Amino acid sequence: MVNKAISLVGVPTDIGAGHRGASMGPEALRVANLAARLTRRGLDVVDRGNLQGPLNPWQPPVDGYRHLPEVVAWNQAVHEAIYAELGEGRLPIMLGGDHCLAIGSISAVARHCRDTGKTLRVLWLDAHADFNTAEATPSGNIHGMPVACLCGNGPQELISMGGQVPATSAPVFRQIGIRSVDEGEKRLVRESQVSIFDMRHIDEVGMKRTMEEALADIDENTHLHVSFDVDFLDPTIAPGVGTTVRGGPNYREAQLCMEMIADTGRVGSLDIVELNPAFDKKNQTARLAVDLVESLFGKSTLIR
Ligand SMILES: [Mn+2]
Repeated sequence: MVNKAISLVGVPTDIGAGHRGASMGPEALRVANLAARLTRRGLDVVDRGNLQGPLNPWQPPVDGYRHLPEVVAWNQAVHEAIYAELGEGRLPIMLGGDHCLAIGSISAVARHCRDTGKTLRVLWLDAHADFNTAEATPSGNIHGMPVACLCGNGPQELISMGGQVPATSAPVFRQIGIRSVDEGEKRLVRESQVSIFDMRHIDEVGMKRTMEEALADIDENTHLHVSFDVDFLDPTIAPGVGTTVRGGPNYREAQLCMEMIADTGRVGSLDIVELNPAFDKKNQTARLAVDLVESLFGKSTLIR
């Protein structure tokens, strides 16, 4: 059980995405009662409102990157906000926005861990590895590059965020639910030391054993950051994302994943990203995301 005060930080932009609409994600999560549902769990929740940044100019890539100056501006704002919340001893939940924003949030968490002597572990729940580079990317969309950037492979402005290059390193990541990796990206992933628990692994050993493996070696000094890309979920239950890939975790598997993370008691920060209300049906994906986040903060069917 988490006993820290929670801060919600809205980041209404789709600056790194290939479809417009993730900019509406923070409001959809508010409409789905995220704050009230967490408050009902006995948590102290404050909604800090939304960060601000440049509009999406919707331009083609330049030197392999789309909207790089705007992506930098948004991530700088995210970095400062998340770093400040952590410094106050609070648990920040970033309401994205697309997944490029994890460069700002995780670089801030890594910096906080350096300040406090904590060991960082990142659980990356996603259909994609997000390990692209300017050379490997087919699209130039930076939401496909955050893990590479955080590991020091990307444009200088993004890899130097947080004052240390790289911001963190591949061995801190555990990627879960992966089922779509671009051709050039496959080689980069293979050469890195990112641990990937892909859908085949989940099919073969089940979600329980997968999570036991992903959460192994966590101790009382671990700061666990969860980066929850809503496209992690199977599109039949979560249609409200721009980049659906079939064959993801179903409702029960996703709940078990969140419950097992909650059981560690070590969650220190969270991103909820890529929720795209333009693709959703009556906000069902936002409501599902809120259900799962409740489980991540300790809701379970029975008293355990
Ligand atoms: Mn992602």
